Amino acid sequence: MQIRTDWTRDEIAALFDLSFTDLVFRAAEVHRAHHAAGEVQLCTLLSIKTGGCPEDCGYCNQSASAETGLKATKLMDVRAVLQAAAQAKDAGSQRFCMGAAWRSPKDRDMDAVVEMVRGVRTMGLETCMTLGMLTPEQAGRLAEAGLDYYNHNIDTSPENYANVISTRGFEDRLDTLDNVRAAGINVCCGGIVGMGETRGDRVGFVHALATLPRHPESVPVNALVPVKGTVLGNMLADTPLAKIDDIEFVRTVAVARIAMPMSMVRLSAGRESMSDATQALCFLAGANSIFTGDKLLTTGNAGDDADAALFARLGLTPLAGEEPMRACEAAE
Ligand code: SAM
Ligand code: DTB
Ligand code: SF4
Repeated sequence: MQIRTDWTRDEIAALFDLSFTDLVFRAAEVHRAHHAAGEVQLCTLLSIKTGGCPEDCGYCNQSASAETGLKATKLMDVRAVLQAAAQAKDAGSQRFCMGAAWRSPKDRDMDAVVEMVRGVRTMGLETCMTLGMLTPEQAGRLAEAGLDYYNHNIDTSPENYANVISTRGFEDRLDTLDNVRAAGINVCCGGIVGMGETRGDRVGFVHALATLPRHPESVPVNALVPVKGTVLGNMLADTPLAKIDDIEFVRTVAVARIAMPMSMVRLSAGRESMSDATQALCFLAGANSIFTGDKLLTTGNAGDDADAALFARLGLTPLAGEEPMRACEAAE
């Protein structure tokens, strides 16, 4: 099957408009043609620098403008990060994703961050970081340290972006994604469903990802975790009906799978409040990666016991680990 980056919005919208069973059937076909359908990649998150972020992302517990009572911390010690990575590896995780609540890293933080990448990689885990916007030089340093993936989400459609975040623009996101690509680091890029956006925004969101010059190797699809004290958490508390419909969430996963056949589509935040049946539909529709452990960055996650039970119930197995391929090699 041809990998296309020339999808039109109408084509993406037409996929969303298919009957649910036709859409999921097509997505499952695409999934099976490119991936081992019963295997799910396990990734673990760690917040290496929590809270106090100068950005005003309306969904985020870690924004300094949110009133959630979250305690801000300094950048973690390299040793403590490596300890957490060792635990994640013991628990069967394949990728270790380190997140910092920064608009962008300060140059003075780069040495510690580079050491974290080196240390985690030495353990045989894939490394991922999400540190905000990067300059070409910072991306180069992370690449040199052996960083496998950089997570930088576009979060929503270009038109809806300013309704969610005012301190940066959609183009800023694209610039960092370009810098990450140019440095030869694999891209992890997705967004959030359930922020009160329209179907048209979900179309625009998948369209923007699927028409990047190269599809992101990982596409996290988060369901908003509403946190009281954030703009969007407060909004959803006032209008409970605004919560994303499970079927529409599965549709988004399915359309992402069809539009980006080779990518790992990650069922990301929001699983804790999702039924096993909805998660099962997501796996059927092509999701093949999850975050494990009982914590995401600052909010709760399903937890290893619940996930072991879910995998047993559905007959899923963890994806066998492979040496990560660098983006530049994959292009050859
Ligand atoms: N500061 C960095 C940045 O924004 O790029 C990295 C960390 S940020 C927490 C990573 C991503 O987590 C966001 O882009 C967003 O998609 C997701 N996220 C944050 N808060 C969330 C929430 N409450 N529910 C769902 N996803 C969330
Ligand atoms: C992504 O798309 N989801 C992860 C990861 N990338 C960094 C983060 C989810 C955060 C959920 C809210 C929290 O725990 O603070
Ligand atoms: Fe800061 Fe990232 Fe949260 Fe936005 S999503 S407030 S940039 S930590």
